[in-house]
Amino acid sequence: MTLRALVFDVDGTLAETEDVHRRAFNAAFAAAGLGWDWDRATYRRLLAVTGGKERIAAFAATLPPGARPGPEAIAALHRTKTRLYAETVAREGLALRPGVAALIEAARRAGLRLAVATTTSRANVEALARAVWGCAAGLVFDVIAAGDEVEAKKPAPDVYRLALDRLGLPAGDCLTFEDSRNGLLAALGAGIACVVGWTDWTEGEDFTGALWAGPSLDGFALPG
Ligand code: XBP
Ligand code: MG
Repeated sequence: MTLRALVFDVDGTLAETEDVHRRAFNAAFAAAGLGWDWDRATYRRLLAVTGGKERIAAFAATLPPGARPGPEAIAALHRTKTRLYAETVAREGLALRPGVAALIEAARRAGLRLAVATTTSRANVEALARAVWGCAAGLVFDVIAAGDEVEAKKPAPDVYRLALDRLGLPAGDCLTFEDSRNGLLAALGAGIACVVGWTDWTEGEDFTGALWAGPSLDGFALPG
C-alpha cells in the first residue's frame, strides 16, 4: 500500500457536531409546532439511524399512526433543520477535534490528497469549512462525497466508493477516519482501512476491524 489520500468522515470526526445537529432538529420541530424534543439519551439511540431524514422517519414510526408526518413533511422538517444547523454553526463556530489539524498538516507535508466522505449534506460540509477555515470546503479538500449524493447511507459503502471514484485511487492507497461503527462498516465495505476516534455519542460501540481506535485521533500517527 502506498498511502496517497486521507478520507475524513465529518460529524464526530472532523468536529463534534452531533449536539448542534440535535439542537437544530429540536428547533425545527418547535418551529413546526410538533412538540417533539429529542433529549441526549433519545438522540444517542436515534444516531443508530444515519441521515437526518431517515432519523426523523425512524422516530415518527414510533408514534401513533395519526401523529406520523408523511415523507413531504419530513423533507420539509429536514430542510428547516439544515438551515437552522448552518445558522447555529455560523453563530457559535466549530473547532476541529483533537488530532485532526495535525493529521491534515502531516498529509499536506507528505503530499497526500484530502477527501471527505460523509452522511450529512454538502451544505453542512460547507458550513463546517466556513466556521473552521473561513473558506469553501473545496479549498481544503480535493474531493467531497456527501450523503445527499448517494442512494444508500452509511453503513452502506456508497459514499466511500463515490470518494474513491472522485479521487481516482484504489482503496488500498487510502486511509479513512471515522467516529462510529456505522462509519467504520461503510469504510470497510469499500475496502478501505479505517482509524476510529470515538466520541461520547459512540463510545462503547464495536470497532472490530479498525486499524486503530481511541477516544480521539490525537493518539494516532500516520504510518511512515
Ligand atoms: C452523521 C450522520 C448525519 C448527521 C446529521 O454523518 O449520520 O445524519 O447526524 O446530518 P457522518 P444530516 O457520516 O458525517 O458521521 O441531518 O444532514 O443527515
Ligand atoms: Mg461520523
